[in-house]
Amino acid sequence: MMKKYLVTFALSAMVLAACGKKEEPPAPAAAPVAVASAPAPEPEEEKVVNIYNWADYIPEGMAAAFEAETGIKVNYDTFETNEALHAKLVAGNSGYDIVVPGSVFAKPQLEGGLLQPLNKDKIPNLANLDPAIMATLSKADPDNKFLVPWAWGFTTVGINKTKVTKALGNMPMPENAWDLVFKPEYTAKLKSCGIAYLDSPTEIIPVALHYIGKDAYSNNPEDYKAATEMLAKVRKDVRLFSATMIDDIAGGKACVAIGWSGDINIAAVRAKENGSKDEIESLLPSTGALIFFDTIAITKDAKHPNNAFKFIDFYLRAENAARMANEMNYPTANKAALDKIKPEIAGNKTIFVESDYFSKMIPPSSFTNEAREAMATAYNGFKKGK
Ligand code: SPD
Repeated sequence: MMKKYLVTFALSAMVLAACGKKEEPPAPAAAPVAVASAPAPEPEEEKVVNIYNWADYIPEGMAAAFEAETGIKVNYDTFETNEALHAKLVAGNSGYDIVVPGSVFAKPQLEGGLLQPLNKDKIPNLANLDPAIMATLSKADPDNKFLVPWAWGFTTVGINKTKVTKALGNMPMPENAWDLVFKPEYTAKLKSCGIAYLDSPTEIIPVALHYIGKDAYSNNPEDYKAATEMLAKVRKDVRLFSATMIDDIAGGKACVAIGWSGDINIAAVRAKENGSKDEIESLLPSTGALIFFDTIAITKDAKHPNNAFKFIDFYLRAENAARMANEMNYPTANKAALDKIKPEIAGNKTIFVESDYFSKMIPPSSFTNEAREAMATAYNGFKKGK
């Protein structure tokens, strides 16, 4: 700043001196003016950005539009669970510049030095974000130094209503949709058309904890024991531990699933595109669903951080954030995008939930590393039927 000031000051002095020049006696030699050298240019980055994001989470053509505009090539890979991304970050040298962890994992990742702070001067479109959501996210990322929301949503129960109604026969739908996946009376009937759970300990144990009335983000292994005791009763009825939930629901392998709100809505669209007449729905359980925030972050050892800032800024344009919500069925934290959301998306209560249901939802927290390990052991034991 000071250097810039000195250069400006010197230039103004020269301009002023040139104006109004008269025949005057030569002035005594001026004292030397400090002329600062220009700041060293940043090293030129290779025109590439490597991104690792959840599957089915970016509108078609968005990466290509960024490439066309900037000349920066986007290498885009996908993952299905927070655990998979976390393992890559812990191993180091992932090669990725941008990653998109859920906030539950992003907190220990930024605390553990796996991510780098954002250079906010290079992301002017941060101004488009909703301050209320940023305040919520600051619980995981104090002062919003590391994380930018990609989207948010909730973990819930999804059903193929047509098949579930048939499989339940004369049994009415439960008041609490979690019963469909956790209560033996229901699972015994629904196993015929397929029950699917997300294949991730940190997705299933928290919803199971919530179902049995415990803190969904408990760090106490005793609570995991209680959760897996409940889960053990329905283990034989669970057909799939799925990493491809959208296609499993849309393609008819599962009629009821523990999944993510937006993915269940994508499955509904995909089933229709495939010619199915079945009705697929994302449900709002009476006891609440678990909210998640997926966040854009830059890896500690990113080789192309400036390209990453450019991509983040591009994504944060109102029209791009609106495309994400309109095409991927997840709500955006981009306030400037809200007036660009299609009415059928804005009015869908399983995308932009209404405030009376929102108040029932469980906000995200995080787990200690030890708790995550204990949770993985408990979950794997449950899967194996132990
Ligand atoms: N298809 C995109 C799915 C994104 C899901 N992220 C969920 C994180 C929840 N813990």
